[in-house]
Amino acid sequence: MFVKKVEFDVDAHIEKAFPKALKGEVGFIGRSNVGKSSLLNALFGRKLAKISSTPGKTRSLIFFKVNNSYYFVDFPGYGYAKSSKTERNKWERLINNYFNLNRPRRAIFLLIDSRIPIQLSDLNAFEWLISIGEKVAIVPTKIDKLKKAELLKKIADIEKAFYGADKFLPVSSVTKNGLKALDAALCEYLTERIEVNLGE
Ligand SMILES: Nc1nc2c(ncn2[C@@H]2O[C@H](COP(=O)(O)OP(=O)(O)OP(=O)(O)O)[C@@H](O)[C@H]2O)c(=O)[nH]1
Ligand SMILES: [Mg+2]
Repeated sequence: MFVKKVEFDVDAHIEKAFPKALKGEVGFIGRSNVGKSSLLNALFGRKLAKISSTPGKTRSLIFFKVNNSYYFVDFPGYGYAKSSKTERNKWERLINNYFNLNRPRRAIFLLIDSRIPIQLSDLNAFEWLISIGEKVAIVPTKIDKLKKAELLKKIADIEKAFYGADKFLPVSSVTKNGLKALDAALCEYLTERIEVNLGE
């Protein structure tokens, strides 16, 4: 596994609280309840990210320091119907501020729930990330809930809808299916530059 060491570093509600950048970072973004924190815990091999019992509560960016060199950033979930307009504005401002900063982002993992129809909010998030030049890997989550044939059809639909994504990495944090491929992608995104340097 890519993660050898991980620690919680910063829970940032405002831009000023973002930590100083390390060698590289990746973000985990997606609708509330899609399984971001569960996936992070699966990658960490321990329960460090809080699993929400009440969706839509987290309104901060959580920075986990990995191998003393990288940040994994857990984003607050979007698309929670019950959140107020003020909350949504705050969320948007925080996210915009993060993406406006010139941090060493290598990729954004956009998680989408494979159990439900493709959501407009996910497509909007994807288009927006692509429009600002981010490299996006689509991660269909909770694949343990689908039968094999359903899953194949679903992934084909997702590949069509999210055309332009760098990778498609279906996972289950429960069965750990797909986790190895996701781990390999993380390794590729975060260590690419280092390998290039070594090769010089
Ligand atoms: N069956 C199944 N359930 C999952 C999986 N991943 C997450 N869940 C469940 O989905 C719910 C939400 O998971 P979280 O990891 O807290 O989701 P989140 O995206 O971090 O949610 P917010 O922090 O509110 O944005 C929890 O009840 C998890 O147990 C999965 O792979 N399979
Ligand atoms: Mg979470």
